Amino acid sequence: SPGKDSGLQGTEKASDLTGVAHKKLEEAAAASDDIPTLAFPSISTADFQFNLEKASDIIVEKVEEFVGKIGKAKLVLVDLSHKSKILSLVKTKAEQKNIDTHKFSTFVGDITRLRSLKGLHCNVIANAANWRLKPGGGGVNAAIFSAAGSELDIATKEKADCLSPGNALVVPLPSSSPLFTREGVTHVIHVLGPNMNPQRPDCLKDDYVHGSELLRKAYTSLFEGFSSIVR
Ligand code: AR6
Repeated sequence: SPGKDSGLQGTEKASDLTGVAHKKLEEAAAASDDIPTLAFPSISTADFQFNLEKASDIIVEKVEEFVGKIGKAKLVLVDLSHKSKILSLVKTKAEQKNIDTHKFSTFVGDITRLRSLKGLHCNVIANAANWRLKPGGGGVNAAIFSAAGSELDIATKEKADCLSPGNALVVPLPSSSPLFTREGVTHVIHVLGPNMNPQRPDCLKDDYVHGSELLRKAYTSLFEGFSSIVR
């Protein structure tokens, strides 16, 4: 009967709408910024001159260890250029180990401009710091302190005045920081990696036994720091 037909149609329409509404909600959730994400640079491999092959093994090993421990949160290794050797080494090794690409990926961009320039929201970023936790000095440290304004310097000083190699320091970013307002970054995690550069303090010369141990410890501290925020 027509009545029955229209009833059926009505039911179908209603369930369609529910489906559409549900899909929209899912899309909104995926597009919104609610999946906690850590963007981190490759610690110690530029100014601190740590061997790239060895560093890439350690990054993949530590990522593999932590992706299962951070719930739905994500990890993203960032570097400035498509030509980045460390990004391609890590990408290849992560693929070989079948690490879930939804949980871990590599990304080309300036870590201080990920949302505004690339549409990638990372609520936490890591910094390859110096032992004094001082702004400037070049590399990603100078970029992050400069982008975050004096707020980061002040918030960092409130937490600690130095860092020893292999350690990380979680610093909540004041909401007045430009990095918070523009990029949606709520925390910076400073990490001090091992130094193999004779021109910098605490050079390990070529001691890769100690150096690798410290780089592992640095990533463990970083990912544990991130977990403590996500929880
Ligand atoms: N966005 C993303 N990645 C970056 C950026 C950026 N804006 N800038 C550099 N990188 P480095 P280290 C990458 O030298 O070796 C500092 O002066 C870069 O290509 O910043 O741990 C500190 O004060 C590389 O892959 O850190 C320390 O004294 C990675 O970030 C010292 O350097 C790390 O390079 C630390 O040396």
